[in-house]
Amino acid sequence: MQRLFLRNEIHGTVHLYGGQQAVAVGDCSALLDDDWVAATYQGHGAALARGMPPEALAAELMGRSTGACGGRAGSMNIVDLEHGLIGCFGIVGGSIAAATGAGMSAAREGRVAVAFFGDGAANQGYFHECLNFAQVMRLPVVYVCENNGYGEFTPTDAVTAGGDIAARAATLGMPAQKVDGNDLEAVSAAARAAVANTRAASGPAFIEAMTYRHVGHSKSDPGAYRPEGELDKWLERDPLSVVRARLDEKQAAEAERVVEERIERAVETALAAPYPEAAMTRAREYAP
Ligand SMILES: Cc1ncc(C[n+]2csc(CCOP(=O)(O)OP(=O)(O)O)c2C)c(N)n1
Ligand SMILES: [Mg+2]
Repeated sequence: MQRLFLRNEIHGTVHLYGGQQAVAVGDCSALLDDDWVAATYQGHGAALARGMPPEALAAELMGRSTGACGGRAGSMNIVDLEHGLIGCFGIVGGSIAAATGAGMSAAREGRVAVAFFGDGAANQGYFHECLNFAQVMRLPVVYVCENNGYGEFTPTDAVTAGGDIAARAATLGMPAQKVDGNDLEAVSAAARAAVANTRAASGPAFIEAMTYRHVGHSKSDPGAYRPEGELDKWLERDPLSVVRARLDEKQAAEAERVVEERIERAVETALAAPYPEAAMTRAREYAP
């Protein structure tokens, strides 16, 4: 997606998920098909982990008509109800509110709703209001904070009183875990515990996944605020390397071959797809 952006195939901006993949994959691995997920403007990982075909994601990022939302949502606002993705949100903390709302119907239907959100959202009003509401109403929502150490250009520590986001959820009385967000197995184990507890007891749970984004927040952010050496330190513990180390060479090479081919195919298909019709034509069709 980085290369496609540089080739002008992605219009506007894109918020890359690189470095945080284990959070979406690990958490979604604990869910059933009927469960709901709301994610952020970087929700591409969650979309794929829920089962969105890579073709539909690639085409959506490139604004093509074969995209998950017909090319009209773009990179930030993807929705795919068929795969339980109720939305990706450009509004910081929007996913928290959406998943809490979904939790109200999920409670009646035996489902679970998951909110992925960044550390930046932990200082938004939504966070406090929704977590309190979910705990009081015993809603089956799992809140997953992707703490990558920065909210856009701002170090999280500098703007987060008390410093411990999971502790905020714990004071409300919900089970709260802090987990190595770059370790797929650790995230998956935490998610299984949280989801099982939530499904059985119909009350919320909280996971704070400690992770790092490899690039700036969006394409207008070169990430220059990061101290020298910090990225290198995290690259040594990249979630893909952590997983790779647990596979033997043959398994790893085979997995890489399959994934690379799948991505190539998705991108080629998306590039060959047309753009949607002009917006005004469609707007007229929908006019009363
Ligand atoms: C309600 C709202 N306020 C402000 C913004 C502008 N904004 C976009 S991203 C961001 C920081 C969010 O922090 P985090 O979720 O940690 O994002 P990260 O930089 O890790 O991607 C802000 C303040 C916004 N999109 N929505
Ligand atoms: Mg962040």
